Amino acid sequence: MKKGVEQLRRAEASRRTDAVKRRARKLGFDAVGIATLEANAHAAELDRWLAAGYAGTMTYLHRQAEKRKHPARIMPEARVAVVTLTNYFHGHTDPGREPGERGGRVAQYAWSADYHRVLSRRLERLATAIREIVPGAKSRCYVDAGPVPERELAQRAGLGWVGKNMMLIDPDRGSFTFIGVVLTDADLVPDLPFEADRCGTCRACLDACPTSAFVAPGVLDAQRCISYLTIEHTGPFTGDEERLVGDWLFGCDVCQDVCPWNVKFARPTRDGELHVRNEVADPDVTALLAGEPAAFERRFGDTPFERPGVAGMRRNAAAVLANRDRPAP
Ligand code: B12
Ligand code: SF4
Ligand code: SF4
Repeated sequence: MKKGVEQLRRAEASRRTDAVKRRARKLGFDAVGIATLEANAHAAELDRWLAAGYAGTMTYLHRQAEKRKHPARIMPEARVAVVTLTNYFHGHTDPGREPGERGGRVAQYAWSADYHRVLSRRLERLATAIREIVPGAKSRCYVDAGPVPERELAQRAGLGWVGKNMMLIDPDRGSFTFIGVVLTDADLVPDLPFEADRCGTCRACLDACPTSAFVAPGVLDAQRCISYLTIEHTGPFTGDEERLVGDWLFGCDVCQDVCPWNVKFARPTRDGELHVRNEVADPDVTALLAGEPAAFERRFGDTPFERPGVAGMRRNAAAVLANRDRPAP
């Protein structure tokens, strides 16, 4: 009798899981999987990474470590994470391309409206869909915020592996994807983790990084990473830091551009909410340097440039201009 009840529960959970995944795709997510919330299998890597000081001034990563190591503690009633990928790739850039007359380079993930806003709205719609499919279900949505180990959960949800460049790589799409997570107490069936490591003997990302930021495969010293320096680092640059950013005004794509999984499988997104906005994809660096806070807010207030803000973007613009005038080493 008990076995029959359990079989019915599983069949119902499986039906609901399929329905949630269908709704996620309809809402515009490119891939979706379900992850368990057991303790992080790579907690020791996170501890070592933090202890080595690789987080730089991102002190929030130290504060959030316990929850990252035990994702079940983030929302104690949650049973699973619904993990989504959204492709933001806009096309291969010519690796030899000089940055435009107007300025420095901007990482592709920032070429449109701020993804935190776009995906937060979409994830909230997914949470509503979960409530319709599983009446009374409680959920919480996360994208690049909060103590959620997003790459770990994506790997566990079967969506891809963590490459030597630390990116979550989807074998069908590459790594130019955003990860979004809904923690929920709904009874859904977890996927099998993506166990394979498809990097093999390749090390293109490690060799191409312009600042040698990888201290070992899969271990990034964020303090040397251009993405960290131009987005997360607070305060002025030292002379060395200024030189490290080169011609990157915001973020960096090099360790993804060279990855064969992106070269072969990344396809331009057709996401209507992620269309390219020229003022962020190819901004006027000189104007940024001179910009007033009110004008900056009007122009970039709903874009990823808001994270470093007017002071951070002025610092970045000054570095790009200084590096442009520097004689080649
Ligand atoms: C802090 C942070 C950064 C920092 C530090 C980056 C880093 N490599 O740790 C900086 C500012 C440098 C950064 C840069 C970028 N970031 Co960032 N970042 C984050 C954030 C907020 C936390 C990551 C973190 O905890 N890092 C500490 C390390 C130790 O943890 P981890 O990266 O999660 O790694 C874990 C797993 O990899 C696992 N692990 C380790 N070894 C192995 C081996 C195997 C086999 C497996 C399965 C797992 C595994 O253990 C680690 C610890 O749990 C996440 C969002 C989030 N909440 O997770 C976004 C996030 C990782 N960033 C993202 C992006 C897009 C970027 C950039 C591409 C932006 C850009 N173009 O400039 C670059 C890429 C740089 C790079 N090569 O990593 C995306 C990545 C999407 C994806 N497909 O992987 C995320 C998930 C945000 C999002 N929601 O989409 N980022
Ligand atoms: S984002 Fe750029 S600087 Fe950072 S690790 Fe990748 S290639 Fe190096
Ligand atoms: S460039 Fe090569 S080593 Fe680096 S993540 Fe891609 S496949 Fe892995």
